[in-house]
Order: sequence, then structure tokens, then C-alpha cells
Amino acid sequence: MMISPSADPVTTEVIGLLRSHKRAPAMGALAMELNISKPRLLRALEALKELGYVIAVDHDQRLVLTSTPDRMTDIEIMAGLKTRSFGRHLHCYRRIGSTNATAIDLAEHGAPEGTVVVAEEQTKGRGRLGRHWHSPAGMGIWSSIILRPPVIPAQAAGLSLLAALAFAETAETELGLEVKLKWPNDGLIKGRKVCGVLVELSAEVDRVHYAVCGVGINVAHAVKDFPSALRKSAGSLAMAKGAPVERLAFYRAFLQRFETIYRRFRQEGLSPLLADYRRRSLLLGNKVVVRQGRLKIAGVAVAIDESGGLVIKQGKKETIVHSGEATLR
Ligand code: BT5
Repeated sequence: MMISPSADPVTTEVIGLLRSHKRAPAMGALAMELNISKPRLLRALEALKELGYVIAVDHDQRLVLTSTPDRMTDIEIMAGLKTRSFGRHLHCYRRIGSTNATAIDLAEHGAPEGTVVVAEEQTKGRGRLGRHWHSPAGMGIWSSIILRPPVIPAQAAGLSLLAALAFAETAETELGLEVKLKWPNDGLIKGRKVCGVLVELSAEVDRVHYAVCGVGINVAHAVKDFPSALRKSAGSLAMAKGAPVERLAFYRAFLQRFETIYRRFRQEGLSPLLADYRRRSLLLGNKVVVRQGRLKIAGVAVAIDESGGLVIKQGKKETIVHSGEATLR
């Protein structure tokens, strides 16, 4: 089900007015100002209350917005969002199968670059290779962005790295956390996976039609909120910070950073961004094993090349891998 308070223009106007006034007019005056009936205003206020807005009436009968919900709705995400294209078209859901699946659908129907699908909960959140991504209600940021980069499919592999880098920079600047990136797509804090990225492509040999870049970020979980199989390996921003973290503020900052990084990628390719990725790499300089299906490549991770591939040195031989599951030996 979609949550889109902005679909009702009155609700959008009311919340806009409440936000811009410390004390908004009283109910009757407000209805007059908006040129609507009092029952219509009451309906909009009721809808906002249901979404988690707390609106008080002060001693002069004026309306005061005392708290806004930390919910991923279009109005809240847009409030203060400074991007040019990322998140300018927003599809927000209470519950969804997978934001990637819905974004692919939208992309197939021509949705523009920067279109975002976001959900409070995913019932079929997906990881790479058909794996499951745990995405409970209200705990994280489950979101997909449609990108239309003018590149060939091999270059699009770098998009996972960009999204992971955007996560790392956001966690560092917004929350002061230290993030390690495990090639190609994991963001780890204090040894626990907090962020995962899944890029799905529609392409022909010479051209990418679109890429859907799905990012899952655990925000509010305590250890007990993860299924037992993930309790040792998974973490959240709140666990790492030792305090609650506001999802919306983090998400807006993430979209802004990702957009900046992505624009640079479009203009200059991956090279100028690699130093920032490498600096945070968990694997570089270490002995690793990369599994690609049944194939196992063991050696020392010596570099990440211009296309985002991991270079593994085995004696004198160097192998570049572009996908796979990497573990430290
Ligand atoms: C990933 O796959 O890390 C990519 C995850 C992408 C999720 C986002 S959410 C929004 C968008 N819509 C989707 O449907 N997906 C994307 P992979 O590298 O294959 O890692 C998956 C593995 O991570 C699983 O097999 C588990 O072991 C572990 N895992 C599952 N859920 C997790 C979670 N919430 N936090 C940490 N680890 C998790």
C-alpha cells in the first residue's frame, strides 16, 4: 500500500503551513486561509494524526505542530531535501515485496533517473544471487533508485561501489561512525554489516537501459531484532552509535551524497572516486578468498581497478574479479 500524504493537496498545504508557523492560526481562521470548510480541514488533520504528526491546540486555540513522524513518507523526505534529481519522484510504501522489483517496473515504464521507491517494510527483500534481505517495518531504510547512466554494462558494476561509498560518507559525516567497505557492496561498522547494495541492470551489450540501485541500511535494530542467523554478523546505525538515529535525516543526507558521487561518476567515471573507496576497504592488503559459484579464487587483494573489479594476486599471477562473495582468510 502506498503512503503518499502529498496525494491530497489539502493535507500538503496544511502540513506546509504548520511547518512554516511556530503557531499556526486557529482552526476557523486556518480553514478560511486555505479556502476550505472546517470539516475538510478536520479530515486533513485527522489524516496527519494517523501518520504520526502531533498537532496541539494552544491557549489561543492556535494550532502548533509539536512533532513530526520519523516515517518514510513523501512529504517528510522532501522536507529539506536538497537534491536535483534523486528523490524528486518518490514512491513511498508502507509494505512492499521488494523496492527493487517495483523500481524495475517503474523503469520499464519510463520513470526518469532519480526516481526513488522506498518502503517501511519489505516482505521479499532481496540480496544478491537470490538471497533474502531482512527488512522489518520501521527499522531501516529500504530503498531503490532508478539510474540511467550513459555507460556500457561492464562500467555499471561500479554503481554498487558508489552506493556503498555514499553510505560510508553519510555515516561518517552525519554520525561520526567509522565505516569499512567490503568489496563489492557491503558497508560494515564495528565488524557488522549495516548496509547492503543490490544493483540490477537492464542492458544490451553496448548500452545500459537502466540500473536499479537498491540499498538496505539497518537503522534502528537492536541485536534481538535480527533473526538468530544474523545476530553475530549484522548491525545497525543505532547499535553502532549507542543511541537512536533519525532515519529521515540520514536518508536525506544519503540521497544528497549519493547524487553528488553519481554525478561525478557520470562525468568522470569511477577513477576519481576510487581513492575514497580504497581508503575504507576491508580487503585491500589482506589475504582473501572470492567465491564465484563453485569457483574459488584465493590470494592477496592488491587493488580495485578502474572498472571496480578486485585485483587478486596469486604468486606472480593477477586475477581481476568483477563479482563474487569475498571473505578474509
Ligand atoms: C546484499 O546482498 O547485501 C544486498 C542487499 C540489498 C537490500 C536492498 S533493500 C532495498 C532494495 N530492495 C531489495 O529487494 N533489495 C535492496 P548480499 O551481499 O547477497 O547479502 C545478503 C546476505 O546478507 C544474506 O544472505 C544474509 O546473510 C545477510 N543479511 C540479510 N539481511 C540482512 C540485514 N538486514 N542486515 C545485515 N545482513 C543481512
